[in-house]
Amino acid sequence: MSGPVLVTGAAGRIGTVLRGGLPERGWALRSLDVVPVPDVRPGEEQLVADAADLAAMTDAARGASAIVHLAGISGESTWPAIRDTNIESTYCALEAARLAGVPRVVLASSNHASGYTERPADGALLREADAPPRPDTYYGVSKVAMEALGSLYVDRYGLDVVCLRIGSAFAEPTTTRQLSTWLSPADTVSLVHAALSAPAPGFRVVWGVSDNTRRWWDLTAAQELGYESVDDAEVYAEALVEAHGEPDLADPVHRRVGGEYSTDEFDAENFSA
Ligand code: 15L
Repeated sequence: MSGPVLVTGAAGRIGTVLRGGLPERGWALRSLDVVPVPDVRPGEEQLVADAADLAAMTDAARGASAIVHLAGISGESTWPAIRDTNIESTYCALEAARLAGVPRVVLASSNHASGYTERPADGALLREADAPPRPDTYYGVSKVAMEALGSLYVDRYGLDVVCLRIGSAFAEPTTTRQLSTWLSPADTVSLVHAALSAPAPGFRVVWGVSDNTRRWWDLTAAQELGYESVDDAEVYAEALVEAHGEPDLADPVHRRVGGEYSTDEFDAENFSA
């Protein structure tokens, strides 16, 4: 595929992981953020722009082969902040793709789009199809809007849009919930590579999680795209369980997709812009 991949939010946590790993998989990158990305690599293009600025995004998208849209607030915040940053930038990413003729967009959705969904009582793995929109926060609402906008741009304009419902994408798991929900850095690269490479995916929504022993989100749909996980959070289990105790699966933190975000204590009123 010709043309670089435009990565928005490239200076952020996941952007930094992708900037490290995607070039090795053969992807040329055009990295966009509101701040300059540090340590620009040979061959990497850099743009300083706001992903919620449609004109800037359309210029940035010209000649790109795909857009990986990561920009936005990465957790709960106030409604105006979530609306103006997350929802607006998702619209701009998709509309810029349409205007610039970029055929594929990979969207960083989140488990919090379906955060109130419960762990299946029969112990089965939870498929995306059984986890419809059920946001746990305004942040989760912005991810539902992201998936809805993606669906619209597939049906109306014929784009390919892959929504990654990312779990806990950190260097390593730091809570016992993350023994289930961790997405390792290597697996983050593998998942985005698969979303960029899968032939004609149309519209897809897939969990983004490593093949963790304690995982309860089904990986079949992601694997159908070509995702191959190489990591398992279980190597961190002994230390985390010793520090925090065995997870109580009746606790909402472990029983619901969104974990802490779905608890009564976790309320938007506690967040400032
Ligand atoms: C997310 O979507 C957030 O970006 C991240 O900060 C974590 O809260 C993560 O989900 C998670 O559920 O662990």
